[in-house]
Amino acid sequence: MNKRYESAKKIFAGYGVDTEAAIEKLKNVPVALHCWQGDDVTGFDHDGPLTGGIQTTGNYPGKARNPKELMADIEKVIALCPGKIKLNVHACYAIFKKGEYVDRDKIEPKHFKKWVDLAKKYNTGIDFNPTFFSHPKVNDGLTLTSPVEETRKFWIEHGKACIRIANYFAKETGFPCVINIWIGDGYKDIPADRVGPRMRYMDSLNQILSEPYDRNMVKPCVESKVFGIGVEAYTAGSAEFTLSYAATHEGVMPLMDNGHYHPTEVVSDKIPALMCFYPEFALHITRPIRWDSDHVVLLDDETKEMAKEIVRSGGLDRIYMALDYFDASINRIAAWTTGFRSWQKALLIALCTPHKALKALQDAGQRTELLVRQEEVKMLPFGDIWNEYCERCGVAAGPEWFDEVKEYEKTVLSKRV
Ligand code: RNT
Ligand code: ZN
Repeated sequence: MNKRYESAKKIFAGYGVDTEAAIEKLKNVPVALHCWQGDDVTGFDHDGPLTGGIQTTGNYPGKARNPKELMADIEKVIALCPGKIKLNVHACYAIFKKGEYVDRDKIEPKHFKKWVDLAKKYNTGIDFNPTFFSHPKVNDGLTLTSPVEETRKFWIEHGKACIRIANYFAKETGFPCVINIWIGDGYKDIPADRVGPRMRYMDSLNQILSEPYDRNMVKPCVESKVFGIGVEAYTAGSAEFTLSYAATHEGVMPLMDNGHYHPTEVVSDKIPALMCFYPEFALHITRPIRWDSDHVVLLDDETKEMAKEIVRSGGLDRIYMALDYFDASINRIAAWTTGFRSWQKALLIALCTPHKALKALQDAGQRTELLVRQEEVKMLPFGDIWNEYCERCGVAAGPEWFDEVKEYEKTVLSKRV
């Protein structure tokens, strides 16, 4: 019996918090791990640069160069993280046998069989993302909003192909597949027409989603964005556009990425707003510094605040959570692991916070006491619960996991030259 845990458990019980229930709950909450941290969002279907208003910076050695390496790296991360990891794959991570290459409008489930095998090995599901960037058919930065019908058609066909693959993922794994549509379409400078591209985007989405799929198991969502590099003046898929699209199209969810808003807006406050209207929605959890920089997720204030909102609004069973960041300047396994563990910590803290008592103070108008109590709660021994949680999940609670990363870097990553 772990003495520190037992004593912490009593302290939390005094606040009306059941740490056993918190640990058991967190063990089974799926969080999607993005495959694209491992190779700087490159994928396997092209050699060109990353485009579409997003960027990775850094050239830390050891980046995964092929499916085998990327999957080995993901397995390493899984071994170092507590909790329930779901895979999250982009369409550009299609795996082609020699001579089997097809363009993105023609990809098929068979090109993703190895991802299914990996998911099955861990008894987990796969989320999916069509890739509307880093491709020669992105025409002047436009895909689903392009005024060139041939271009738009190509990307609609890509979207439909991805729906079929999402359906395959759900069917094969037995877990729902969230399929997230994000396009970087927009304009660098003041557009002469802001409605046209959005009407074309709406029509493209309608066409993509007319592809048949299992509505209980495939969960389409649309991700908004305020701006990107090179598209500073106008983004077709803005917050208002995607929220309205989801609100008016049955079965479509909005996806909020916390790097995609003006710097003083917080997703922690948007989560409870959406809870009032959407039965289900999705999140990309990232860490923006000054812009959508996609730094590694840390246990910082806004991360904790988002987790709190999810937990106390009853969102754990209604919100699909995915990590989305890519730092190429540090060891990528450590980047992945740090972000996943940080989000686990944030969720665990949220699950062990005495929300009921605090809410009662708010509703009773006891604002002074609420302020005082909220500050006191911050010093509760969350670390002891975390240690116990990690132990029960069979992973290191402290920084020892990094020794394994260093060893892996020495024996595996450093050989990738
Ligand atoms: C880009 C969006 C999008 C991508 C991934 C790779 O700003 O956040 O989700 O990060 O699709
Ligand atoms: Zn995102």
